[in-house]
Amino acid sequence: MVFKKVSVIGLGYIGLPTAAVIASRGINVVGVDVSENAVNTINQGKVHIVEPDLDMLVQAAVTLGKLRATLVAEPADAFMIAVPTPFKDDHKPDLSFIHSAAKTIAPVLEKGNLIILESTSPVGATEQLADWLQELRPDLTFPQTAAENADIQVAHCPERVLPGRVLEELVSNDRIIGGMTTKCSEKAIDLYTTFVRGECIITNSRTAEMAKLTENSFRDVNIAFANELSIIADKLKINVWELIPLANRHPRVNILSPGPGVGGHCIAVDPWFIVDSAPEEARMIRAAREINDGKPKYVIDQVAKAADQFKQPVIACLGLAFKADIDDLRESPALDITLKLAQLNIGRVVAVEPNITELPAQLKEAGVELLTLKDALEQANVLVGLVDHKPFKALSNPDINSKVVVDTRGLFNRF
Ligand code: SAJ
Repeated sequence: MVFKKVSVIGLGYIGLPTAAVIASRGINVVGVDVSENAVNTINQGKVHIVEPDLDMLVQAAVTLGKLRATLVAEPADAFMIAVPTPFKDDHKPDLSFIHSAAKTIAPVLEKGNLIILESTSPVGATEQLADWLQELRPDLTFPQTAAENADIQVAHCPERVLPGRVLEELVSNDRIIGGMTTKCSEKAIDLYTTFVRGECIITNSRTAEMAKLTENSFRDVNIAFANELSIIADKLKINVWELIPLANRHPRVNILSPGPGVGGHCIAVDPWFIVDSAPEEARMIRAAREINDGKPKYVIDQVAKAADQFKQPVIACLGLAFKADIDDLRESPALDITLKLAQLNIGRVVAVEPNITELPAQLKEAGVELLTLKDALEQANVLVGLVDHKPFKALSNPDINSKVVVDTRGLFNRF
């Protein structure tokens, strides 16, 4: 099938790069978002999110007239849904954004359309999406009832790109193509091969959903192992940063790095979807979530103990982002720890985050100050390594020798 016009619903960290990459292949792309600010920014050829090289790609696509953004959906050959799938307070998946996307596209659907769900989703969400669409458009047929003869094809093709390397991974990663029928998968492959160089592998929608959840749960479990190890090593007075590289010299051992906890919008969320679907069975996956979610509290207690040694403690938190060398502070354990330390009133709390120019309001309100690394090193007596940003890794021993250090990322412990 030839795609003349593709619509991307949700212009966030996944949707906007995907829209821009498809537009760069000469296909007309219309992005739809609920945020007027996002729509206006994109239509000016600018970006509202930070991702290497995305600004140039969006600017080129908008200038060439291949990409534009709107608040209201319009007819297209294919619709790609890339909206958030958070969880609710009880860790149950919140599919309301997918439901809204269904309501957005339903009025403009036409016979022959392809709909792809890219959002990471609990098992069964693609079928649920197709059911919602069927209710909204009883005049059209969908795969759950009409199978290969359906008017509309539906597939789940989960995004798998790593923030910071999105444009590269969008093209080079293999893709899982989970069509509700073989015809759905074949049509989806036609679309993905317009911009993906990796292999496109066909499965059904439920397996595709589970594959994506499995990938992120695998990583969460492995990070939990490293985090648990770091706490055990502290108890036994062993340096975990020496320990892990030693164990990793075994040819079949590859332990990940401990940290202050797991952040971001994926790894700390997706495993809960598996736990919700199989609460009795998903014991290790649940334990991993609990271990990783418990790590910030452990770090805060360590810092409080360190600060207790000083009459007037000045605590410098190095890094606020959820991981190295990005500016994304959302769902960041480093930010959470810094905020809670300030709220504890155990000393003056300063933060160093080379990737931002202004502190988020909640930190300002809590009295945290944003300092340069140089100023923080001059003023602090307690250093808390929270993110392994490059400038922190480049610190030398004399910079930190006189400080009490709580190092969650192995910044100052090189072996
Ligand atoms: N982290 C550690 N130790 C490690 C590795 C990571 O503490 O050894 C922490 C990070 O600091 C961060 C969190 O885990 O707080 C997650 O970071 P990440 O780099 O592991 O992953 P994300 O959330 O940026 O992206 C993940 C990726 N999934 C996998 O690697 C299996 C990406 O490919 C997915 O597309 C993305 O989730 C997503 O959108 O689901």
